[in-house]
Amino acid sequence: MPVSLCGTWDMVSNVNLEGYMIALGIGLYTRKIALKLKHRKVIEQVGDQYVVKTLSTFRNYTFSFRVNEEFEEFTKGLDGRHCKSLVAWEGNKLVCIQKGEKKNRFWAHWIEDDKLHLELHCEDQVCKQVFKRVI
Ligand code: 1AG
Repeated sequence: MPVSLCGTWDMVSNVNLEGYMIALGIGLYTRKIALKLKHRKVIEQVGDQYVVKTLSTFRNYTFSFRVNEEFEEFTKGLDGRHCKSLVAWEGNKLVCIQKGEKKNRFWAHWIEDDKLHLELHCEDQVCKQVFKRVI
């Protein structure tokens, strides 16, 4: 069983969010604001349902899913697209394939050195974020 991702996590590094946002078609003004944010990630599990909250002073993004069960994702407040998303464990990584308009769109979460890692992929861009545990 992979180690639990659940908890409250604060961002400590954020590499190439700019490239990821450009790939998603986010406008200049929003990108400038988004780049200054420190995200907090709150991951909760209730039964077999996960709830993932990305919180910031500018916008929040919350979604929920069951592992191995496709769901309709609407990236409200992000790029505002609809995806057919599927989250599955690949070894120790929780991977979400986001099928939709954008090619090669997916993210992966895993724990390494007591930190929560996140890679966000879109087209040829990869944003790498690391979070430290708060709670
Ligand atoms: C995601 O993570 C993205 C979570 O699906 C947010 C991370 C970066 C921002 C992504 C795209 C930028 C689009 C618009 C910028 C506008 C606002 C930025 C607000 C950021 C806080 C919500 C997968 C993940 C798994 O949820 O943890």
